[in-house]
Amino acid sequence: MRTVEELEAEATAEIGAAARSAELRDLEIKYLGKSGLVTGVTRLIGALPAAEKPLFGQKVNEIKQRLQALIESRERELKSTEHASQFEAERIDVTMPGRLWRSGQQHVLQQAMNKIKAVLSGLGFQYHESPDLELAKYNFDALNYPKDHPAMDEQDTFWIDDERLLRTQATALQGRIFEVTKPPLRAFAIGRCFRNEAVDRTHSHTFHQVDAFMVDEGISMADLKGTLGHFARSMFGGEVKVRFRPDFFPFVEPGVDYAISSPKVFGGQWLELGGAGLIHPNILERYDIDTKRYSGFAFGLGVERIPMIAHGIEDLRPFLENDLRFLGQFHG
Ligand code: FA5
Repeated sequence: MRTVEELEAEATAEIGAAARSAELRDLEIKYLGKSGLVTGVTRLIGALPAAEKPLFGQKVNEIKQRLQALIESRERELKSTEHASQFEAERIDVTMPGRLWRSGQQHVLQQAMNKIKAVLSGLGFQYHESPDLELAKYNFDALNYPKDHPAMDEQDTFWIDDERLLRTQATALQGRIFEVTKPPLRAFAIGRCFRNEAVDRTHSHTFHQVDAFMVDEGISMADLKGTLGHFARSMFGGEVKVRFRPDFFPFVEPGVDYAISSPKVFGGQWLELGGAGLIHPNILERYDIDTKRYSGFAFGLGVERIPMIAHGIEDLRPFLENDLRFLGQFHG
């Protein structure tokens, strides 16, 4: 069996050799803990003759104190080098460039709607919010659709009940305006429209339309063409021409679909934008507007058409899918 002196020498050597402060914890337990080696020696006191007990006890206590002090001083040494290496490991290079934040941007359709708003407001048209959940009265009846007219089939939609539906066209604003405003007037709405349609590259159940109309004295197709020309030039820039072809909508007479062409867009191809025409006299009369004095034009188009043409996008479905790889490409 080792003597206490041997134990002390062994512990002193091990403490001196410890390379990390965590090892000192283990050594402290090994020698000085409750069932440690040095502690174990004190239990031998019982077997000593009474005269030797105090001296032996004192000796062991001194050894314990020396070892404890040794552990503490070694710990201070190790801690200071450990701190230094920790600082080294966690060193921050303040000269590194910062991480780039990805900032948000407006949706490409919102960008188009803002531009449309600016252009039409500049022409004196007043912007109006108009509800997505609309009365059939404004979406169809006020727009000169006879009851059960087949033209309504082209605009089948999501009915809430017999009177309310999700609007199929932004033209639904007309009746709301004519009820409360008398000519001369210029108004427009931009918003979501809904149709019960199979989704493909150019059709969606949910899309956006802008619809503008003007009623004043002596309004003719020439005013419509001039306005659409200015509108198209402002949206797409360059030399834009406007083409009308006859089309039918119950709320205009004559009715046309219109296309634009610009040497700067798709090599001058004709690109269809929407429908237009002179407001049907039936509508004006229904709202007590004197048709001998006043006439008006209206036009509507799909907002999706604008970025599709401007950016050469051939499929409108990604507009409604929140894929930032697609949307992040369009910066106003
Ligand atoms: C109309 O909705 C008429 N209200 C336009 C109008 C206004 C005519 C004023 C006369 C006077 P149309 O159903 O053709 O017309 O739709 C107009 C445009 O909306 C289309 O050219 C197209 O760009 C867009 N559009 C229509 N249905 C969809 C759809 N399902 N998905 C995406 N865009 C659509």
